[in-house]
Amino acid sequence: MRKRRLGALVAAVVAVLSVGFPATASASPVKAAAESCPAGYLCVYDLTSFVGDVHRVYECGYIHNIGLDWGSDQVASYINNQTGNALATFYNWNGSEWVPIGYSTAPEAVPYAPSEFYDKPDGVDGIKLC
Ligand SMILES: [Ca+2]
Repeated sequence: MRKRRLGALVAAVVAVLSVGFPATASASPVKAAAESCPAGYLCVYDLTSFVGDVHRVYECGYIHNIGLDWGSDQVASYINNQTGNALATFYNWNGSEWVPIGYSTAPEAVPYAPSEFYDKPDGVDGIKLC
């Protein structure tokens, strides 16, 4: 009984994933997304599961103002493809200072960013690498 339920659940999940990711002749969406985020970069996407508009940051040591360069409060998924377990820090700009709201240690691919990262004013506006 339990096994049968698990089988049904797996089938349902597979069905949902199949609907979510239309099959194409090319590589899987996750692989395609990973290829779109070169080694050493952190890539953020305005939709979950590494699709939508992408922005890539590379340089270490300062806060990239992605609010100016790309958009505020819209990091719905991200791939941290930095090397050497490098840390990335996600910031919100609260009107007077940068406030850290999340971290990522490379390598990491997060198809569903924390809900505080997007669709609200306190979402991500800046990213610092390394
Ligand atoms: Ca913000």
